[in-house]
Amino acid sequence: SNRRRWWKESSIYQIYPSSFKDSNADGIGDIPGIISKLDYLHDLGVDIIWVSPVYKSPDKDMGYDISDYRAIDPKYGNMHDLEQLVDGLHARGMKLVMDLVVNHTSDQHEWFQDSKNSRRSERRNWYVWRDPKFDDQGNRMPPNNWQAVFGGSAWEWDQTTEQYYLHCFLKEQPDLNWECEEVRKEVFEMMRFWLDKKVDGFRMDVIELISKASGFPDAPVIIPGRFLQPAEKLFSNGPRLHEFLRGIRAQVLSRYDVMTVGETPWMTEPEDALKVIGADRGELDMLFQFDMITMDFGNNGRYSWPKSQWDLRTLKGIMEKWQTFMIENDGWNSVCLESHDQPRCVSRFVDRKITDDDPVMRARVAKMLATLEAGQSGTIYIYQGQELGMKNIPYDWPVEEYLDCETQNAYKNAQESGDRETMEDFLRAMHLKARDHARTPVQWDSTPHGGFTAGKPWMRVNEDYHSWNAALQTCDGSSVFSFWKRVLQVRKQHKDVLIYGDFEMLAKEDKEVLVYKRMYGKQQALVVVNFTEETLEWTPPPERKEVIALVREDCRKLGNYEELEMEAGKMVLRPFEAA
Ligand code: TEU
Ligand code: CA
Repeated sequence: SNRRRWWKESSIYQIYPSSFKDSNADGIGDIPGIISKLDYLHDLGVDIIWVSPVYKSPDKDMGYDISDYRAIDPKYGNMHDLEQLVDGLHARGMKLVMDLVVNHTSDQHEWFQDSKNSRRSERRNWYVWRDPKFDDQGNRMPPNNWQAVFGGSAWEWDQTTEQYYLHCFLKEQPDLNWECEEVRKEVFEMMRFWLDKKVDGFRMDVIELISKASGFPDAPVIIPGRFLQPAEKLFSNGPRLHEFLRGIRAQVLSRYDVMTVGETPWMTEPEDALKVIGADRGELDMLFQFDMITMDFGNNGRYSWPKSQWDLRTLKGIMEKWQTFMIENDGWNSVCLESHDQPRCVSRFVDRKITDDDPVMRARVAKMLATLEAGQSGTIYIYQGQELGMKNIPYDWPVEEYLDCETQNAYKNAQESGDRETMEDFLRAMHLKARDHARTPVQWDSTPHGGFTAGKPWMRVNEDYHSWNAALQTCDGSSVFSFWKRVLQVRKQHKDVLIYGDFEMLAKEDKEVLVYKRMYGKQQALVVVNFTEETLEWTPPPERKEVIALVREDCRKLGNYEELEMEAGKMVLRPFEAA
């Protein structure tokens, strides 16, 4: 789409507050810590900060279980700190996006406490309560076979009121009942509360889950031989989703100049996504789709091993599908390779042995992925530490260092299976894909614990901080940090073509080289990436005169090697070279 909007031209930096920067030596990152790094972020050249939840929470799922939507959790600071953060960002011409987690609350939220108190409680209907079923032997059974995202049944039995409640994630994260009008009204009011504090938008956690399949039907059997089944397709993208989202727009968002990005992990069809973000729909601005994230998942999520591995053509297909579809249909993409739920991209998108062992290769791969990402159409997202090329947790850390509830639940399941192969698969998946890889503290300098904290960090810091940290990289013109900085500058300088331009994937069948072209009027840009460890040649197809014209000595270029090697319409691409 050519319609210009500030949030299309912005680069967004995600902060996971616990692991960003600790200011008071309690080992937990906090809001004053973020404030102390605003100049660093401004220098990097990002425009918007999205902060994962800082609301009051018992942290069963690290802040994604909120017990008070209007309070800052004391471990992160207080409301005054949050206001200072907003002011500090605005003073630098930057903005703040907050996380909005309204599919579920914490079980400690007073709404749920009240709801579960009695069947006659005023807020009973604010959550999803159902009677049990009984099997042939008369055993009590949950209302359906839905498996929660973090394992086990999605229904929890409440002894006091003798009904089950729904929780698509942990049992400590009961799902709100969006069918109930009071719930919607409360959420709208809470959103206004934050927007009136001059917050510039929301990242909406699993927002496609607010409407579920009517009647809560059983999920089809995908994994034979057991009762519980993956049910994401049934608890997401339900019949009232668009109505609810339009309500948010009409009642809240339309009165402010803010941006929204919806997290929709199970929305795999661009046609469905367009119904949420199409420019004429009056719903959200953009969403996170998970095609690239899940291409290495098996049929039962992150911890099941896929039948076949992805190759570069899989990745290209996904990129092309979303890029072209949104440009042609006036939608808008969000482009991202990392988040607090994903491993580090340098360890995931190439064989992690390569980047683990060789710092030169690691920096090169980090820059290659930066180029791949920032050349695309859409709003660019960078996750904390990605700008430094931070990598996955080392192999020799014991499972106990992985603190995430999802990892620990999957580990327990693997143990309970008593099966060696299941345990091996789990460990293999954990080393590659656990959410914990993104959650080790940011490596600021070479002092103890990477300068993250003067105390004992809540999560172990990756030992490679001695040679791999922000202090070293900010004053080194050839670092990953400096490369990201340049990439973001170039994107701004050439925003017509790089942000608003069209997209074309070239060399679609090539398993080693990825090439795409962007164009806007007479302006053109070409991104060429060698995804292998070998030196290769790439020659544009002879009939593509305009592409040949781009592969030319005097074109302006940016790459992860000093000089680009080109001779008469041919590029020599060194290991993991990107230009
Ligand atoms: O994530 C949604 C989500 O489903 C991911 O957690 C991921 O797909 C899952 O790990 C499956 O492997 C959001 C938040 O980003 C995440 O941190 C929360 O845990 C989750 O919602 C619940 O609020
Ligand atoms: Ca702290």
